[in-house]
Amino acid sequence: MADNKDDEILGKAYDSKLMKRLLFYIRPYKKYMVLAIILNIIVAALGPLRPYLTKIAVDDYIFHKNYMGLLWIVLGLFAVLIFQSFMQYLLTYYTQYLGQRTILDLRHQLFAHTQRLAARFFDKTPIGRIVTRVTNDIESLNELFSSGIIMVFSDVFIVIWIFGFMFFLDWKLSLVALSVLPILFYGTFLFRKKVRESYRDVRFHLARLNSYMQEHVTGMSIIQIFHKQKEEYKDFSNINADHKKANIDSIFYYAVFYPGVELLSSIAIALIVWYGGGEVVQKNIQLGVLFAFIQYTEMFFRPIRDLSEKYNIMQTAMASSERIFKLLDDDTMIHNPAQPLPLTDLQGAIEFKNVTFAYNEPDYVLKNISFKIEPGQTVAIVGATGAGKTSIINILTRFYDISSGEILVDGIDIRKVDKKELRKYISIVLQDVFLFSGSIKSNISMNNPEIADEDIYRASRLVGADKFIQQLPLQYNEEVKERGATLSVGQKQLISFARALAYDPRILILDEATSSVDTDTEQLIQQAIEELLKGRTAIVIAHRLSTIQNADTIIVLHKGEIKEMGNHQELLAKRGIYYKLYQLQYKDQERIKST
Ligand code: M5T
Ligand code: MG
Repeated sequence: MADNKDDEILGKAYDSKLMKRLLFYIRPYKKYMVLAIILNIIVAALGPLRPYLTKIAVDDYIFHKNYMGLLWIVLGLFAVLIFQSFMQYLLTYYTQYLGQRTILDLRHQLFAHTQRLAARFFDKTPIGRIVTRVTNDIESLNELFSSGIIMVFSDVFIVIWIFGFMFFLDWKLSLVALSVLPILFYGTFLFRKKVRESYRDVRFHLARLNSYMQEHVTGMSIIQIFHKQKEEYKDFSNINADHKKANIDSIFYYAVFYPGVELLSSIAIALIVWYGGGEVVQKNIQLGVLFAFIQYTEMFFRPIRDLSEKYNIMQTAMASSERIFKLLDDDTMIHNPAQPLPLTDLQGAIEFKNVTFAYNEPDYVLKNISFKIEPGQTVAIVGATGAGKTSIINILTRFYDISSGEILVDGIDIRKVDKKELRKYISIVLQDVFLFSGSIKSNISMNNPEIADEDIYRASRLVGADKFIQQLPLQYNEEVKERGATLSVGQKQLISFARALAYDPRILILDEATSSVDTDTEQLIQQAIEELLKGRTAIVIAHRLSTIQNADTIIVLHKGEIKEMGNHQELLAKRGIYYKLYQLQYKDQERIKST
């Protein structure tokens, strides 16, 4: 629940600091903003003009039986209406244009920022929350830009304008019409408060519904295997029912408020007819004035009612912008040095010097790690689950920065070079293969224009992925669906090997998956690995005995510390941890293979 705190922010409807920052995004489109405001004022002014024209029609022409004049005034009314519609069209178009342009920029910035964030950020932030920022929160800003800010102007303007006309025509009648306002204001105030609370509930329950859906669709096969459909269905029904209840609550307020406003407006009109009618009978006012007043009274209820909705838009937008800015201001990044050292033509020597590292200080997962790899050598890291093997990779690629010590490539501290430069030389094959939607080809090249089709084919042939790809209906252009759901684990792994090889890296990092594959694929993968390692510096987190045996150096990691180091023969002779591990884990593999 604490994780939802951010999504619960419901602050002020107007915060000058946030607004200032928001306006910064509108600045490039200032001219559309000005245009929209002008259009707004025109539209706002045209509406109240019509009752006034009606009044003239009644008092000056109908009463005096002036048919020609009446025709003209009706044509005038018609012209005003046409003009108003056209202005309305322009207004709608340009306000939406303004909104869309602004959120386009903001969304760009948000995504770019998210891309720069470090692994630490993603460790503590649920994906759903980031997605919400880029979708829902941005959407509520769109509403602010495209209707909120500008429409508030027009609503206020219309109300003032109508009141102006009314008082100009007859101040006593105006006071009669406005007598219901205190009730309207109070009702609106109550409504706003209630709706706000219920909206928060709706949002909360919607978020719950979404995350439940997402999690359970993803894990559907587990649910089916364990035959948990009934229980899961019950949980879901409860969440669904809560969501329904929250929505119905909020609908209830609307169902009361809108007819209430309607009722008030009818009462106001009745008062006008009653009092104004008397005045007309006593010849204190003209009949046309009464007509105009009835129309004005109908007219001013809408903007006042809408203002409460605008208030909600403003409030939601302020809360959203606060969350968006919080994400934009998040500085959980791996920073590049101000003056990065050049990293040209890397040879691929790697050295760890007394490296200590923690995901969360002071829980050190790597302690005092020192080792050295010459260019072209292969180092295998072995150790129990949770020993810190993957963590070594995470700090070499600068997904995380270390607490103390030094990591050097070709003798240069990796914190002194541009991390983009560093990563250019490193390819990595991770424990879980991640495929993106797109073709097999784009998954291998990662859409890098520097990688030609030929490179893709060659890499695939070398790692032995070519064979199964050729058998796909569209071969390299075959779509990868749902992150590779239609491919086997071994096939996905071969693709990720091809991806690593296509980049022709100086340094290759391999975090082998423990999952076993069939013997054919196993052999394919083995050959692929051998191909990958040729002529590069490699760090291999190995579970396959053959990979380990051929390594130049084996590092035995235990609870974040290096316990043993040497080649296969040396470590066996030592009869230490590696020897035991070998007995337990690898001996069986060997026996199976030799039979
Ligand atoms: C080493 C912790 C993990 C373990 C220790 C990746 C990661 C790990 N850890 C975190 O707290 N946050 C993280 O993001 O660090 O973990 P490892 O380096 O992943 O271990 P391994 O690769 O040797 O294990 P395995 O299972 O892959 O063989 O205490 O909790
Ligand atoms: Mg690991």
